[in-house]
Amino acid sequence: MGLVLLIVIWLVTFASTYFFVAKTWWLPVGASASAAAIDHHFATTYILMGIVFVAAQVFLGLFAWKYRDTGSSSPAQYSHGNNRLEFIWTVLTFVLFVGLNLMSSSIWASERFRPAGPGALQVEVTGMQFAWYFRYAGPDGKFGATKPELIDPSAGGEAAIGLDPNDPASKDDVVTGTMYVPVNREVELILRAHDVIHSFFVPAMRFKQDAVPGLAIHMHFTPISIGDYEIACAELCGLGHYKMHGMLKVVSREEFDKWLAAREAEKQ
Ligand SMILES: [Cu+2]
Repeated sequence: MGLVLLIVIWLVTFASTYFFVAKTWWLPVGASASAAAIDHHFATTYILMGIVFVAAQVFLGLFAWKYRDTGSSSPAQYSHGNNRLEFIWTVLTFVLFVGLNLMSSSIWASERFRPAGPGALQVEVTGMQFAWYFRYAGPDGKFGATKPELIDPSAGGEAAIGLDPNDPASKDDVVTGTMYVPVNREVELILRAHDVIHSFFVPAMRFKQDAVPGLAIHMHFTPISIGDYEIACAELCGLGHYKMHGMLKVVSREEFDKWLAAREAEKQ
């Protein structure tokens, strides 16, 4: 029985480790300025934790086999444990946990605590059951007022976020269902939610942030490669959560200006 346990534990350990080493299911190629640093930290965490995981499971299998029932009639020995070993692995776990947090804090802060630069493109992202809306301030650079009583999610577009047509600043606001941004320009997101908590997740940008009703959460990232990237909702937000999907299109600067101008023209 001890040998069977050893074989099963080792098989499960090495089979699951294989999928991580072979990168069978992995992140898409990083397309934002911080992606390389995030991936580096991600890989470091995986390697360190992988070593701990494999070592612990290898010893678990070994001990299951070593201390198997050998049929001897001598009574079982109970040990109280080893205080020194327990102290060592608690301290090591603490150092690993706090150390990894400290190592990643500058990456975390760069997109969250440091404000976006003055040239950043502001996009307001609103999550609602079960769609994302993206608002651009237009030539005046100002977002028009929105009013809760005007919100009509079934109408979509500007009505879905409750844009007040009587506010002069809202005249040139553009609201879309697909997010367009120019490449190599910082994008400042203002994340809002209409009904419940949603989470704006763009795997290729290594970007994930909750959108919370009543809050305007500012974060920023810089896309560095042109392409189409999937947006998902990463917070279980209701029955239609699985289809709360959007597209982020990173285009050239000229193409972005043309696209925004066309949306402005449609409004007139
Ligand atoms: Cu959602």
